[in-house]
Amino acid sequence: MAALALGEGAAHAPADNLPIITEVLYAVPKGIAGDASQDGSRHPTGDEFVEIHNPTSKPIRLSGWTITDRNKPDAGQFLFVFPNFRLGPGETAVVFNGLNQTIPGPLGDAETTPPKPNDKFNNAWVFTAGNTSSQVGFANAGDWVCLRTPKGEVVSCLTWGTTEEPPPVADPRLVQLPRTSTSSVQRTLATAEGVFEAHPTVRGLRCSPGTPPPPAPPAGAVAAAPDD
Ligand SMILES: [Ca+2]
Ligand SMILES: [Ca+2]
Repeated sequence: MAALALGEGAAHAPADNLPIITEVLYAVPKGIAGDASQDGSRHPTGDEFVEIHNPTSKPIRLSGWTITDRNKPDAGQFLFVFPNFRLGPGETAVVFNGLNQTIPGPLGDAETTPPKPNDKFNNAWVFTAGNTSSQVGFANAGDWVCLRTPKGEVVSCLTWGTTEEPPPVADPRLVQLPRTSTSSVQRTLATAEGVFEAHPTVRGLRCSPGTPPPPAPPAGAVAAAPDD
């Protein structure tokens, strides 16, 4: 087999059938509004999460896919590796940092797939990264979070603020997130075209782990104004 030309193939993810990150809580709001994990207490690190959605019409096998932050392995890196798991069409998964959290409902981790969707989180598949260090988590002032295939191909990298560690990609896979410390950031639509905005307050909540944004409107449709 011929070697690939430099830069060809290896760094690029498959072109289609990809999941998207739809929400990130990197700066946990103060007070009970920051209790994203619904365990009754707000933790500045443990309540952080990443929400992933399958906008395609086919299941996506996420086994061995990773979520990481800017830090290097063994130097305070946040790392979650999905266990044997398939995300069905239109389904959503949430990965919590998990430090000092007692997350209600069916829960998976890096070893175990959740036994069923979690009705406390809109029937999403909920995982904990099981972090045990207060040093491991997203930096509010600047960081990035990357979703990669088991081969290390970057599918999506979201960055915010300023950080000394450059993101691993600089092409359209790299998305700049808005800065906020009073809510999560969420896409406006559950498609790659959706842009990230500070999460609106909905029924007193400033994040919505497990609830994806609305799907893309039909072609030609005029977006309706939100009514709340
Ligand atoms: Ca909590
Ligand atoms: Ca959400």
